[in-house]
Amino acid sequence: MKVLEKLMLVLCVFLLLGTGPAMALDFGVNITIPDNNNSSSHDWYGNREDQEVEPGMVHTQVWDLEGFFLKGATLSVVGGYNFRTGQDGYKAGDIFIDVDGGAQYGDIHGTGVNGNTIVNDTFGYDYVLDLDFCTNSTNNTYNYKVYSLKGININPTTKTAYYTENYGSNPWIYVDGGTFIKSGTFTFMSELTNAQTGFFGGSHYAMTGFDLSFLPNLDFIVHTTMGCGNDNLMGQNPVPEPATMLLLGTGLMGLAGIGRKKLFKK
Ligand SMILES: [Ca+2]
Ligand SMILES: [Ca+2]
Ligand SMILES: [Ca+2]
Ligand SMILES: [Ca+2]
Repeated sequence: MKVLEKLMLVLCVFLLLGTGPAMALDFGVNITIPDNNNSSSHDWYGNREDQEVEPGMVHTQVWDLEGFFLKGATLSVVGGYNFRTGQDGYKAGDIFIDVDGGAQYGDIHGTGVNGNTIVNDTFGYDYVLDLDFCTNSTNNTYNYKVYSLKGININPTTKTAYYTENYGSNPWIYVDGGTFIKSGTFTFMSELTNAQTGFFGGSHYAMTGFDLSFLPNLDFIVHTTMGCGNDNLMGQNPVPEPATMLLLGTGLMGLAGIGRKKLFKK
């Protein structure tokens, strides 16, 4: 019994510590997937999303988009990049959603002159959350509008990321031509820590409260970037399970089965 009491005490201390100010924020499941644009030439250009930007780009925390999260139908985005103010004049991008697997991203490079160019939407996304950081800024709450980008007789336009080198980070923002679906509000959070977000870099921001219940179902790919395309952030729900994870899962199930058999023998 004494051993059990000690264990209970340790558990209580852990629970108390867990409710302190450093407690992780509950944005739900991390649905971030690789952006398929990486290089071994620099640590920050690797095949992950935290402490990562696109190959050849400025590699510091202020440019780092870190993760998409989903809790129920509520989407959140976390980054070292300040979504509200932008960075060096490069503003945050809108949030694009693909529901039929047509999203085009990865190691793709454009040609021609750099610029935030208005183009016909050919990037394969079906919906956009058009973020508005200019109005309704009470209590860090801001507006967004949802538009459908697919349909007969519509020809939506988007703006590209500034550097053609970052074509794989497109699109940056919605321009017009989509079909309005609904309005909503989201919350901007600043001064977040590594412990709260689970990411490295020291200083983090988040946008949370995007309601995706307008989607036919919650099977989608999601994307955002910033004005220069310095970092591309991709998410997918449900998160695709790597082959190694499937094997590990099967192995653990096997072990659990053995454990149960031994218990029954007693
Ligand atoms: Ca990358
Ligand atoms: Ca980071
Ligand atoms: Ca990143
Ligand atoms: Ca990236």
